[in-house]
Amino acid sequence: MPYQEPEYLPWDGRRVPITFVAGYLGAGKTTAINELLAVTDRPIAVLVNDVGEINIDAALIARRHGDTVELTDGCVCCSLIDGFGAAFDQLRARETPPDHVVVELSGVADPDRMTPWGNSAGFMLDGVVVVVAADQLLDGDQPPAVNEAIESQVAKADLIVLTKTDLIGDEQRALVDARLSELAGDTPIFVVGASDPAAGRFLALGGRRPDGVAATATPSLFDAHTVATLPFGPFESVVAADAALQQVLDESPGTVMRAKGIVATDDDRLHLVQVVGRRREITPLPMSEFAAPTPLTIISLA
Ligand SMILES: Nc1nc2c(ncn2[C@@H]2O[C@H](COP(=O)(O)OP(=O)(O)OP(=O)(O)O)[C@@H](O)[C@H]2O)c(=O)[nH]1
Ligand SMILES: [Mg+2]
Ligand SMILES: [Zn+2]
Repeated sequence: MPYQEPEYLPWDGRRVPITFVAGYLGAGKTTAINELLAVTDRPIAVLVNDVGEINIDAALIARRHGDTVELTDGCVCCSLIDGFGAAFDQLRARETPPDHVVVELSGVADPDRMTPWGNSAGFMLDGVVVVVAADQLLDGDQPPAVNEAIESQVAKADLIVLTKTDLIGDEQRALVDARLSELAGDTPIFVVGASDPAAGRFLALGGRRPDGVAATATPSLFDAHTVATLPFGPFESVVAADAALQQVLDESPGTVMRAKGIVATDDDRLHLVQVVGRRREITPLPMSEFAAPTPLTIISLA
């Protein structure tokens, strides 16, 4: 049965602001949300949509924050609508509402498809934050569908969070700024990692732009991506894990845009595997005593 909106208003009619965090695969959405949670003690509920069977992000956020709802194996805007409705029902069933809801959308989600949820009983849309990786916006070596997806997301932002500026030089940065101003000239840009603390501007969007995006459906980007879940590890060492990762990536059909997982080594340590485009890293998993190894999720474009 399709999701049915409740007819009652929870919390005596009070509406909780909701922020959607969009941005292409690996742009830095979870990192930005964690930065935000690290500097606030307000009760914020986080909904995490991770494509693939395993929700790695929910583990990464829950580590420092108790109030996370996972939405896994599909994209909320394409195939997980009912799951998203159920998550909202779960929030509405709480006696005390959270102060704010932050929804990390899947990397392929179209924010336009989600903004109507801002009218759902008990909630109000605060805004759409689009996370953009500075090293990816102008990358001409990736499938053009990726550039198109990023540009389409940027056009729908109420606020842009620019990440990974540390990975590009000043010249490239100037080109990125120019492109962003072409794509979304009047949208405020917040650079993560600058001396400014992330919290305030991220959430205090205060209402949508009056000329905000129209609720027009666009073709599904989700369908263009294939998701694979592979067993991975344990390995003798990080070096061995990295070699195996290289092999998995080489053998994956299509262009691998994103891979992640938690892998074990023989010394009983856990490591976070992060692949974004051509960059890959395996780093010690902080607070790994609360986590378990996972298979590797690999998202590719044909
Ligand atoms: N150099 C650099 N790396 C970053 C920055 N922000 C995020 N990363 C790295 O980029 C990788 C992906 O970050 P995530 O925060 O997981 O990205 P995401 O958008 O949540 O990814 P998905 O949910 O899988 O789409 C991780 O290895 C991060 O450490 C940044 O500003 N600079
Ligand atoms: Mg994430
Ligand atoms: Zn979708």
